[in-house]
Amino acid sequence: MQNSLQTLKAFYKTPETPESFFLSLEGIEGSGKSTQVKFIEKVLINKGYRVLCLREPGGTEFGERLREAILRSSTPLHPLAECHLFLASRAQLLKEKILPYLSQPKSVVILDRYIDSTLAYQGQARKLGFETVLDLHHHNPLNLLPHRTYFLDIPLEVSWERQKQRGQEKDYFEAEKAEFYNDLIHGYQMTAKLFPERILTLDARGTVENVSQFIQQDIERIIK
Ligand code: T5A
Repeated sequence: MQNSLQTLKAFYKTPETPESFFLSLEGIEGSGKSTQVKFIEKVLINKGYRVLCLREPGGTEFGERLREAILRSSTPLHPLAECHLFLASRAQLLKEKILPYLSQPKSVVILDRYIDSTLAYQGQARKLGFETVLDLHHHNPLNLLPHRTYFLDIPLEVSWERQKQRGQEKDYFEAEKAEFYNDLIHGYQMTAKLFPERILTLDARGTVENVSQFIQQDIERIIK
């Protein structure tokens, strides 16, 4: 299994425009991804970069419609149906927004969730398996990987506490039980092991400022 995963990894590439970067943030619900996207955007704009922030699923008109269809679904979807909907949104986002933007120098795309969400949610928690998910991603343009991914790691209790404080109605995934979330956290830990050169795991239980500080230090190293 480990061998075939390594073979699949060989199909992936990162964008190559000079001084342009593709970043993604990952983690379970309430881990602070959207909060940190705004912070990274400010840091990079101050350093003279063009910055485009996007979310998944969504980011295009078509993708936003898929987002509604998934997150408001009142019937359980087959894991393969779920997976293909996320991939459809991703392929469209790459074509319409990410690839054109990254073809310009000094440009950064910051994405709130990407391939590692599919590995953790559909691959691990929905039990499709990492090989199936990676296999579906090895065709152009889905084989594009970020230069850096920040995995904001929080325990389930912190996620539930932050969701409670926010007080919004639960969506399709937020209504899942503890077992699903524990699988999910395990799935993220597995992705971090599979892509150690790309994924940086951060303890995101601390304050917003603490987490931002770690990310900023890493960004300074990447863009030099
Ligand atoms: N999905 C997605 C899949 O199953 N497969 C896929 O391939 C993809 C792409 C998308 C759903 O789709 C699933 C995963 C998701 O279930 P979403 O709404 O985009 O849903 O994602 P969520 O993770 O649900 O978004 P959240 O808003 O809940 O989480 P964030 O963005 O991680 O958290 P954030 O920044 O909004 O913060 C949440 C709250 O915590 C506070 C914030 O102020 C906010 O109130 N907070 C902190 N509090 C204390 N300390 C900190 N360090 C804090 N950081 C943030």
